[in-house]
Amino acid sequence: MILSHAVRQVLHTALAAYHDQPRVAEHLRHQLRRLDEPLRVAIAGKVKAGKSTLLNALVGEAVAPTDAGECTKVVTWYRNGPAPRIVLYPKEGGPAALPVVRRDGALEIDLGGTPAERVDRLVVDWPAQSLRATTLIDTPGVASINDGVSKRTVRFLEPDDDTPTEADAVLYLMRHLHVADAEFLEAFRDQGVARATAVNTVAVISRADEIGAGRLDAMFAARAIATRYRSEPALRGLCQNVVAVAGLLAHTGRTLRQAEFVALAELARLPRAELDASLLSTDRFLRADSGQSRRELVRRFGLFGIRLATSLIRQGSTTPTAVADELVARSGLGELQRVLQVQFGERRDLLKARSALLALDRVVRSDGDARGLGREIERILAGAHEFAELRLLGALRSGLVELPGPVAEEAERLLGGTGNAPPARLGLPEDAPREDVHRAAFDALRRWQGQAENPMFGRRAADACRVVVRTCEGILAPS
Ligand SMILES: Nc1nc2c(ncn2[C@@H]2O[C@H](COP(=O)(O)OP(=O)(O)OP(=O)(O)O)[C@@H](O)[C@H]2O)c(=O)[nH]1
Ligand SMILES: [Mg+2]
Repeated sequence: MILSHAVRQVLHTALAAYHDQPRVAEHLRHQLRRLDEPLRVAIAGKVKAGKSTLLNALVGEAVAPTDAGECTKVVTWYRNGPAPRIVLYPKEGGPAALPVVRRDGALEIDLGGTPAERVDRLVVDWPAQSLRATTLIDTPGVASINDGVSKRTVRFLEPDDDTPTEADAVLYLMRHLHVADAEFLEAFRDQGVARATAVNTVAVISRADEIGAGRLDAMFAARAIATRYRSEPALRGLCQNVVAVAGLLAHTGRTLRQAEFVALAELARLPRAELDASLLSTDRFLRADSGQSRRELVRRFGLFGIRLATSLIRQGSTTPTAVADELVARSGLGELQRVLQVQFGERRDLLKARSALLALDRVVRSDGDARGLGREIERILAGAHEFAELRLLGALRSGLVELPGPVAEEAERLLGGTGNAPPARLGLPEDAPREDVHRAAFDALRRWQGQAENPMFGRRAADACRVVVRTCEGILAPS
């Protein structure tokens, strides 16, 4: 049976089994509704990692406040909606609508005097194409695992037994690999059957333009670091992929204004050595002319962005659109969007099914499986090949199952590690003809049947090969 049908069915069975417990029943109905909602992706990371800026870049508008203020300490949901609306859900008492105020293109959220600790969440409805398939959730920065705000974020991402996890997937931002990041990722890494992989996490090296002291090749350096992290054993088991992004460049590029282009063009006319010298630090840049306009340029572009944009203008970019497109292209936003599509978008149903099963599993465990649903959950988890693929991907990445290098690489690809569609799994171009896909799948099947019999492999590796065989069979005979 198709996984999402099986999950729906078990939720209905549970609903019948728990009909005499209104709170549990409501919770289960909520899980059913959630299956049809957009995927929920939380953006997490340390304080000032650039979470809200990246969220704005993904949405294409300044909806998330980026400066200090009470609202950056509150979990805030951004959903697609017909008209802008902000609702505050306090920990105690009923929800309250907040005024929608935009200043200078940016949404301003004022909690109206409610302290952040008393707020459970803010929900912002916003009409935006990019929010149709995905609801984005901005979370407060984590300073250390133990302070209050961090606890709120950890609890949100990996809640205790009473409250189910609210996010289907996590984008974890870090400025560079730090022990605290690894600990944090470790802290919310799932345990147990369906959870044995960090299938739902993508790591981002954020504020990537600041790497390499603002030199114009900063983004290359950042991408090289991302590539290195991707194969770092400590990270491989914790996330699906690592991408370098300069959220500020992306956001400013997507929202560039004519007046900003004019100001940059004016800077580009200065003698190059003079401009380069003043762009060595914010202080120097503002010392030359501390007017509001330079300050505003630094806020919107950062020093790297100013250097990049002026150099683009000098090299012949004569329109705001040309500069804007280039800033976005260099920011790494496109690659992040592609990775999100492959890791989250294409796995939407699986991630949703997983969230629902985890929530149901919590309900069932909380009364010691008094209504006998545990076996049914187990059956779905064990029976769905999609979960077997995910478990194996995680096991390969964390080194729990070892296969020789190139063999492991092919296994990861066939299991959907770099894309879910059959051509991507087989290493073929996206638009490969069906016969080619079929032939490649058949070859892979034969090869992996052989691997499964390889006497050099231990039991775990042989089991892993059988999962890959099953994947090849699935490609050959789609359900
Ligand atoms: N140079 C540069 N600065 C950035 C980038 N992203 C964010 N910043 C700056 O970093 C500061 C913090 O950015 P935010 O987006 O508010 O970061 P945050 O992680 O949401 O911060 P908190 O919610 O307070 O934890 C702001 O001054 C941003 O302008 C980036 O890609 N490059
Ligand atoms: Mg923030």
